[in-house]
Amino acid sequence: MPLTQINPPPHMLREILSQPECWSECIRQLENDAILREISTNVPADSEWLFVGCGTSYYLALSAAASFSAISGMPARAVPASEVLLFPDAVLPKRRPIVPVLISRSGRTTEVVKARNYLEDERGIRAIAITCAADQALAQASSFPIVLSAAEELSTVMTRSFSSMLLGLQYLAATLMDDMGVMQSLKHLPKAAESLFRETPPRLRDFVGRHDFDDYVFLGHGPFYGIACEAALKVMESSCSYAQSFHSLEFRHGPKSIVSAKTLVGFFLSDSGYAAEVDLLEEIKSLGAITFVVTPRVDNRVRAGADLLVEVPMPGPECLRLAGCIPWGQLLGLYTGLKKGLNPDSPRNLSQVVILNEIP
Ligand code: F1P
Repeated sequence: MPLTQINPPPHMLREILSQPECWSECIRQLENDAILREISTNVPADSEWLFVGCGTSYYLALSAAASFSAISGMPARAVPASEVLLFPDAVLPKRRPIVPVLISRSGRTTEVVKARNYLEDERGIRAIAITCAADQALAQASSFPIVLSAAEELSTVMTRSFSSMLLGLQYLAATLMDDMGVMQSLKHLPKAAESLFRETPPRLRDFVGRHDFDDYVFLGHGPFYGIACEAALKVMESSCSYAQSFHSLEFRHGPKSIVSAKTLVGFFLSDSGYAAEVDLLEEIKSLGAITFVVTPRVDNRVRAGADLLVEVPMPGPECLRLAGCIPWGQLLGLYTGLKKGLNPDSPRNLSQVVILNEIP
């Protein structure tokens, strides 16, 4: 059945398309939220920032850490919550203060809640949390909870919560630096994205309708690597398809052997790596892949190499493009799932929250 005749289930598509208004609501809240100023006055100088999450929230942590370093110049990295629990000595630096940022839409994920308990209660390290659930353990117990209730979702998988909490952490970085330019750019993003959200969904749906793929690859460098990982996860979760993600130029070092005419290779092009990434795009296209390109600008080489092209221009630091890039990976997963006769609102084997009885 053609995709245009399939009625999508109620939650995931609506939540993906609601992102611009959700971003506006979250930023309006952050502008008046005392918690950001409280964090600014309590963060030890020369701290290292450690972003912690699971699943989509770990990929959010990757993009947030890269954004934080880009906006504030402070050292930042991301780890899965399980690494904090299983390898604490490897994860926590010995010689400098650390600011943990625990990320969880539900605020209930066992690994994240236990990571907070360990960091704050056992190691005495005060933690920031960002979540969509004010009434759950993470927000209730953390020293500095940032709660974005407007980004709450009914869908099992995360979409607007990913981009909204990412914007929230970028806004926090701008607050720490008193960077009004970044704050203005973030405030402008919803308006700037309006035409994309009008024009891109039907193009993406038709693209998915016209192609069948055996596997999927998503590529990104710097802050776009977390976006590539999240796009791959959305395709896996929403369509039960096999998807991988790599730092773009790493794809040449072996994994490109999988490329065929039944492979979709998604490129999240950056400003910093643009020339090298476009060289790679041309090479992978010459191997016969079908390509999906999300780019800050379009030139003849990109236009020739892209089977589906989405231009996401954004003034200011390139990390501010991240939220405007991820919706197209989310929609790709949704439409692919619908085409396979699946219900993306009820993905196979998944639940909204992973609760573990015990972690040894
Ligand atoms: C984390 C997470 C999601 C995943 C699924 C299970 O949730 O792993 O990324 O898509 O919903 O939970 P959270 O800790 O951000 O609530």
